[in-house]
Amino acid sequence: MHEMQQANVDLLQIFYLMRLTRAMEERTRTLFLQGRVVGGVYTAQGHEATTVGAAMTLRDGDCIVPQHRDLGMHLVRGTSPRAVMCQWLARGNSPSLGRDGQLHIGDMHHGIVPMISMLGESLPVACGVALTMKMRKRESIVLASCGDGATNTGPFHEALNMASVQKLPLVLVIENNGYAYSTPGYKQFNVQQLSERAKAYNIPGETVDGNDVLAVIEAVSRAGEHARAGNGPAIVECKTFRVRGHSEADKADYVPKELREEWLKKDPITRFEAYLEQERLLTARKKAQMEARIREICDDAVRYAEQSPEPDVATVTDYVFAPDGPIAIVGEPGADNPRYINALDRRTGESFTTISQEEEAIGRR
Ligand SMILES: Cc1ncc(C[n+]2csc(CCOP(=O)(O)OP(=O)(O)O)c2C)c(N)n1
Repeated sequence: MHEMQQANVDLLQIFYLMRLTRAMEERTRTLFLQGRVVGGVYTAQGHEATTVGAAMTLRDGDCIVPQHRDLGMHLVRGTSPRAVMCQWLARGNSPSLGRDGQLHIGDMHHGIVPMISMLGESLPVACGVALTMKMRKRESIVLASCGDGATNTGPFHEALNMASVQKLPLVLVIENNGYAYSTPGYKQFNVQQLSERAKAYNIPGETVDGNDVLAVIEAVSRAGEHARAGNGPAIVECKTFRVRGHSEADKADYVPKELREEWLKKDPITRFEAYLEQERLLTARKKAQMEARIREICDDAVRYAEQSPEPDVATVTDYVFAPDGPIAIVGEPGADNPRYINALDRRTGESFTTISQEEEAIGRR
């Protein structure tokens, strides 16, 4: 028996969320082919063990900073299938009010920070959230993710450096799917494992089979415990494969046929399903019930989105330009020193201008 079973982790719930993630993406691809999706469609078929597994390790109060392929993380944290479908179909009531058709959405009630860009720009923001948690002395952590391509950009390195120096409660999951768009790993970086990047920042890093959901959960939990205990950030590289193109507009013919076939044999859902069947946790009846429920959820989300209004053209500039009116002056009126940093001190109740004992201790290390 796997230790996760002993620990009473709800393995069927994990399987259900992996299946739901894939089913929603498949539904969206069909809608895209029918010309009912406005923008591009970026799927993550093959990543489900990584995205669902990593997010399943979190607790209430933790935050995620997900990327464009992280529907699984969204569903685990509570983004509703209706909201996702409205977003993909760019409806006026979608989380971005019809202004975007991708997973560039967040919801701070569910601890989801919206992504900025596909290439690591969200990672310094993840550091900011983690710094807030540390300053407020919460026992919470931030789970951020990025692709292999993002690990070669400046924001990735700046964020890790800051997280390490400040000992921030940050877990970074690198979803290494072998390609950054059409560029394979060997043309992107000169390390064997992307977890080796951790050495440069003196933090723990490990590489796991990103298509084995239980291995992902174990590794991300380990990294989470490390961060939660105040020991700073950790990296988990999840090796996986993007079965479809970068987006549905990409045929991915740069991927060798043999490589694709090899990875298809390691499909994370099929593998987990075989495990659950072997352990007699998933019966044919249970699976049929689950599939029927998933179909209902997808049908409902599509129906709801299609019945939702298109965005109102008259509102196109809302939230784009600042409303007319006086420009806010930083600091408080009449304050003798209305500098930005003093305003921050007042706002947060913490002092940015003086060094705490804790910070001093870090400095002396
Ligand atoms: C700042 C910026 N530069 C370039 C792009 C175009 N672009 C989008 S995704 C991508 C590759 C991303 O690769 P990776 O980080 O490995 O993530 P994956 O898509 O494989 O999950 C590129 C070059 C972008 N979106 N933003």
